[in-house]
Amino acid sequence: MKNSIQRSEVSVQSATGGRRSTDTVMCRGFCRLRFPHFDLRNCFGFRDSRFGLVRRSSLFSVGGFTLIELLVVIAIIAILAGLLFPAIKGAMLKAKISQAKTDCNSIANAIRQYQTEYGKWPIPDSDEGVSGDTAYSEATTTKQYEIINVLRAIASGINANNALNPRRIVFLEPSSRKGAIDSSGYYVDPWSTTASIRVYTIKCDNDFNNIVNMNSGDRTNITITVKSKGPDGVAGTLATNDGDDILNFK
Ligand SMILES: [Ca+2]
Ligand SMILES: [Ca+2]
Repeated sequence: MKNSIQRSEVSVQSATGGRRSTDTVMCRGFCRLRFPHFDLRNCFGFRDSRFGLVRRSSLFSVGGFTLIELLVVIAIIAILAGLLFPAIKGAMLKAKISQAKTDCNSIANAIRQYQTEYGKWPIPDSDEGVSGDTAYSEATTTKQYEIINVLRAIASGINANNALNPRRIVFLEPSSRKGAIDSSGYYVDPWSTTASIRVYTIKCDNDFNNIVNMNSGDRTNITITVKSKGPDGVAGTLATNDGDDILNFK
Protein backbone atom coordinates (compact mmCIF):
# COMPACT_ATOMS: atom_id res chain seq x y z
CA MET A 1 0.00 0.00 0.00
CA LYS A 2 1.94 2.84 -1.32
CA ASN A 3 -0.32 5.60 0.02
CA SER A 4 -0.93 4.09 3.44
CA ILE A 5 2.54 4.80 4.66
CA GLN A 6 4.31 8.06 4.27
CA ARG A 7 7.79 9.00 4.97
CA SER A 8 8.36 12.23 6.80
CA GLU A 9 11.59 13.94 7.21
CA VAL A 10 12.10 16.25 10.14
CA SER A 11 14.98 18.49 10.70
CA VAL A 12 15.80 18.96 14.37
CA GLN A 13 18.32 21.05 16.15
CA SER A 14 21.06 19.41 18.09
CA ALA A 15 21.09 20.25 21.79
CA THR A 16 24.83 20.33 21.88
CA GLY A 17 26.61 21.80 18.96
CA GLY A 18 23.92 23.33 16.86
CA ARG A 19 24.52 20.77 14.17
CA ARG A 20 21.56 19.78 12.12
CA SER A 21 20.63 16.20 11.64
CA THR A 22 17.87 14.46 9.86
CA ASP A 23 15.63 11.95 11.49
CA THR A 24 13.33 9.87 9.41
CA VAL A 25 10.07 8.91 11.00
CA MET A 26 7.62 6.40 9.74
CA CYS A 27 4.11 7.79 10.17
CA ARG A 28 0.88 6.22 9.08
CA GLY A 29 -1.02 8.49 6.74
CA PHE A 30 -4.41 7.94 8.33
CA CYS A 31 -3.25 9.76 11.46
CA ARG A 32 -2.98 13.00 9.57
CA LEU A 33 -6.14 12.41 7.58
CA ARG A 34 -8.45 11.72 10.54
CA PHE A 35 -6.83 13.86 13.22
CA PRO A 36 -5.45 17.02 11.65
CA HIS A 37 -4.02 18.24 14.98
CA PHE A 38 -2.47 14.94 15.80
CA ASP A 39 1.10 14.42 14.84
CA LEU A 40 2.62 11.10 15.79
CA ARG A 41 6.01 12.73 15.85
CA ASN A 42 4.86 14.95 18.69
CA CYS A 43 3.77 12.06 20.89
CA PHE A 44 7.29 11.00 21.65
CA GLY A 45 10.60 12.72 21.78
CA PHE A 46 13.07 12.44 19.01
CA ARG A 47 16.30 10.95 19.98
CA ASP A 48 19.16 11.44 17.70
CA SER A 49 21.44 8.45 18.03
CA ARG A 50 24.45 10.69 17.87
CA PHE A 51 23.50 13.72 19.93
CA GLY A 52 20.99 12.39 22.45
CA LEU A 53 17.59 13.95 23.09
CA VAL A 54 17.14 16.93 20.84
CA ARG A 55 13.45 17.68 21.05
CA ARG A 56 10.92 17.47 23.86
CA SER A 57 7.75 15.52 23.35
CA SER A 58 4.21 16.82 23.50
CA LEU A 59 0.84 15.24 23.12
CA PHE A 60 -2.02 16.72 21.17
CA SER A 61 -1.45 20.32 20.24
CA VAL A 62 -4.64 22.39 20.33
CA GLY A 63 -4.56 26.11 19.68
CA GLY A 64 -1.05 26.45 20.98
CA PHE A 65 -1.65 24.36 24.14
CA THR A 66 -0.88 20.73 24.62
CA LEU A 67 -3.48 18.37 26.00
CA ILE A 68 -1.41 17.98 29.17
CA GLU A 69 -1.39 21.73 29.72
CA LEU A 70 -5.13 21.95 29.26
CA LEU A 71 -5.71 19.10 31.71
CA VAL A 72 -3.50 20.79 34.29
CA VAL A 73 -5.45 24.06 33.95
CA ILE A 74 -8.76 22.23 34.26
CA ALA A 75 -7.51 20.40 37.36
CA ILE A 76 -6.39 23.67 38.97
CA ILE A 77 -9.77 25.29 38.24
CA ALA A 78 -11.56 22.28 39.73
CA ILE A 79 -9.43 22.46 42.90
CA LEU A 80 -10.05 26.21 43.28
CA ALA A 81 -13.79 25.72 42.76
CA GLY A 82 -13.78 23.00 45.42
CA LEU A 83 -12.03 25.34 47.86
CA LEU A 84 -14.26 28.35 47.13
CA PHE A 85 -17.64 26.57 47.14
CA PRO A 86 -17.82 26.06 50.95
CA ALA A 87 -16.78 29.67 51.52
CA ILE A 88 -19.46 30.95 49.13
CA LYS A 89 -22.07 28.67 50.68
CA GLY A 90 -21.13 29.91 54.17
CA ALA A 91 -21.36 33.54 53.07
CA MET A 92 -24.81 32.95 51.56
CA LEU A 93 -26.00 31.32 54.80
CA LYS A 94 -24.74 34.25 56.87
CA ALA A 95 -26.51 36.68 54.54
CA LYS A 96 -29.81 34.81 54.96
CA ILE A 97 -29.46 34.72 58.76
CA SER A 98 -28.71 38.44 58.79
CA GLN A 99 -31.73 39.11 56.56
CA ALA A 100 -34.02 37.06 58.82
CA LYS A 101 -32.79 38.92 61.89
CA THR A 102 -33.45 42.25 60.17
CA ASP A 103 -36.95 41.14 59.17
CA CYS A 104 -37.75 40.00 62.73
CA ASN A 105 -36.65 43.35 64.13
CA SER A 106 -38.58 45.27 61.47
CA ILE A 107 -41.81 43.45 62.29
CA ALA A 108 -41.33 43.93 66.04
CA ASN A 109 -40.59 47.63 65.56
CA ALA A 110 -43.69 48.04 63.39
CA ILE A 111 -45.83 46.46 66.14
CA ARG A 112 -44.34 48.83 68.73
CA GLN A 113 -45.09 51.80 66.48
CA TYR A 114 -48.65 50.57 66.03
CA GLN A 115 -48.99 50.19 69.79
CA THR A 116 -47.73 53.74 70.32
CA GLU A 117 -50.13 55.08 67.70
CA TYR A 118 -53.28 53.22 68.73
CA GLY A 119 -52.55 52.22 72.34
CA LYS A 120 -53.31 48.55 71.66
CA TRP A 121 -51.97 45.52 69.85
CA PRO A 122 -52.69 45.23 66.14
CA ILE A 123 -54.52 41.98 66.90
CA PRO A 124 -57.40 41.29 69.27
CA ASP A 125 -56.22 41.11 72.88
CA SER A 126 -57.69 40.27 76.28
CA ASP A 127 -59.51 43.60 76.41
CA GLU A 128 -61.31 42.40 73.32
CA GLY A 129 -62.14 38.97 74.74
CA VAL A 130 -59.07 36.99 73.63
CA SER A 131 -57.39 35.02 76.41
CA GLY A 132 -53.70 34.16 76.41
CA ASP A 133 -51.02 35.06 73.87
CA THR A 134 -51.92 34.13 70.35
CA ALA A 135 -49.37 32.98 67.80
CA TYR A 136 -49.80 34.30 64.29
CA SER A 137 -48.25 31.85 61.87
CA GLU A 138 -49.14 29.65 58.90
CA ALA A 139 -50.32 26.70 61.01
CA THR A 140 -53.10 28.24 63.04
CA THR A 141 -56.40 29.88 62.37
CA THR A 142 -54.72 33.16 63.25
CA LYS A 143 -52.85 33.62 60.02
CA GLN A 144 -49.71 35.70 60.13
CA TYR A 145 -50.68 37.64 57.02
CA GLU A 146 -53.60 39.13 58.96
CA ILE A 147 -51.31 41.05 61.32
CA ILE A 148 -48.96 41.88 58.42
CA ASN A 149 -51.88 43.38 56.50
CA VAL A 150 -52.79 45.55 59.47
CA LEU A 151 -49.21 46.81 59.73
CA ARG A 152 -49.04 47.44 55.97
CA ALA A 153 -52.41 49.20 55.94
CA ILE A 154 -53.86 46.66 53.53
CA ALA A 155 -57.64 46.53 53.89
CA SER A 156 -58.25 42.80 53.91
CA GLY A 157 -59.35 40.02 56.27
CA ILE A 158 -59.53 41.22 59.88
CA ASN A 159 -58.42 44.62 58.60
CA ALA A 160 -61.28 44.90 56.12
CA ASN A 161 -62.20 48.56 55.62
CA ASN A 162 -59.02 49.32 57.62
CA ALA A 163 -60.95 48.49 60.79
CA LEU A 164 -57.73 47.86 62.78
CA ASN A 165 -55.71 50.63 61.12
CA PRO A 166 -58.24 53.39 60.50
CA ARG A 167 -55.52 56.01 59.98
CA ARG A 168 -54.06 53.85 57.23
CA ILE A 169 -50.53 54.26 58.48
CA VAL A 170 -47.90 52.03 56.87
CA PHE A 171 -45.94 50.76 59.85
CA LEU A 172 -44.14 47.99 57.98
CA GLU A 173 -42.23 48.14 54.72
CA PRO A 174 -41.29 44.53 53.96
CA SER A 175 -37.85 43.60 52.74
CA SER A 176 -37.25 44.25 49.05
CA ARG A 177 -35.84 40.76 48.54
CA LYS A 178 -37.73 38.74 45.97
CA GLY A 179 -40.63 36.75 47.44
CA ALA A 180 -40.46 38.33 50.92
CA ILE A 181 -44.26 38.63 50.76
CA ASP A 182 -45.75 35.52 49.21
CA SER A 183 -48.90 35.28 47.11
CA SER A 184 -51.08 34.93 50.24
CA GLY A 185 -49.55 37.97 51.91
CA TYR A 186 -47.39 36.03 54.39
CA TYR A 187 -44.10 37.62 55.34
CA VAL A 188 -41.77 34.65 54.78
CA ASP A 189 -38.18 34.05 55.79
CA PRO A 190 -35.29 33.61 53.31
CA TRP A 191 -35.58 29.80 53.38
CA SER A 192 -39.18 29.77 52.29
CA THR A 193 -40.13 28.14 49.01
CA THR A 194 -43.38 27.79 47.13
CA ALA A 195 -43.52 24.12 48.09
CA SER A 196 -42.67 24.75 51.75
CA ILE A 197 -43.45 28.21 53.05
CA ARG A 198 -41.76 29.42 56.21
CA VAL A 199 -43.38 32.41 57.77
CA TYR A 200 -42.23 34.53 60.67
CA THR A 201 -44.26 33.56 63.73
CA ILE A 202 -45.49 36.58 65.68
CA LYS A 203 -46.69 36.67 69.25
CA CYS A 204 -47.69 39.61 71.40
CA ASP A 205 -48.38 39.75 75.11
CA ASN A 206 -52.11 39.80 74.50
CA ASP A 207 -53.02 39.26 78.15
CA PHE A 208 -50.64 41.95 79.44
CA ASN A 209 -48.77 39.83 82.02
CA ASN A 210 -45.30 40.70 80.63
CA ILE A 211 -44.77 37.12 79.54
CA VAL A 212 -44.98 35.75 76.03
CA ASN A 213 -45.55 32.04 75.98
CA MET A 214 -43.58 30.49 73.14
CA ASN A 215 -43.52 26.88 72.07
CA SER A 216 -40.01 26.73 73.47
CA GLY A 217 -41.07 28.11 76.85
CA ASP A 218 -42.10 31.34 78.52
CA ARG A 219 -40.21 34.54 77.80
CA THR A 220 -40.49 36.99 80.63
CA ASN A 221 -40.26 40.74 80.25
CA ILE A 222 -40.68 40.40 76.52
CA THR A 223 -43.93 41.58 75.03
CA ILE A 224 -43.32 40.92 71.34
CA THR A 225 -41.67 37.88 69.80
CA VAL A 226 -40.97 37.44 66.09
CA LYS A 227 -39.38 34.17 65.16
CA SER A 228 -37.92 32.35 62.17
CA LYS A 229 -37.30 28.62 62.48
CA GLY A 230 -33.88 29.23 60.98
CA PRO A 231 -31.96 27.25 58.34
CA ASP A 232 -33.16 23.86 59.64
CA GLY A 233 -36.83 24.81 59.38
CA VAL A 234 -37.53 23.34 62.83
CA ALA A 235 -38.67 25.25 65.89
CA GLY A 236 -36.03 24.84 68.59
CA THR A 237 -36.55 24.40 72.32
CA LEU A 238 -35.09 26.03 75.39
CA ALA A 239 -33.04 22.87 75.99
CA THR A 240 -31.24 23.44 72.70
CA ASN A 241 -31.07 27.17 73.25
CA ASP A 242 -33.60 27.54 70.43
CA GLY A 243 -31.27 25.70 68.08
CA ASP A 244 -30.65 27.81 65.04
CA ASP A 245 -33.88 29.76 65.42
CA ILE A 246 -33.70 33.48 64.77
CA LEU A 247 -35.51 35.79 67.16
CA ASN A 248 -36.01 39.53 67.40
CA PHE A 249 -34.79 39.61 71.01
CA LYS A 250 -31.61 37.55 70.72
CA1 LIG B 1 -48.73 37.08 78.06
CA1 LIG C 1 -34.48 25.86 64.00
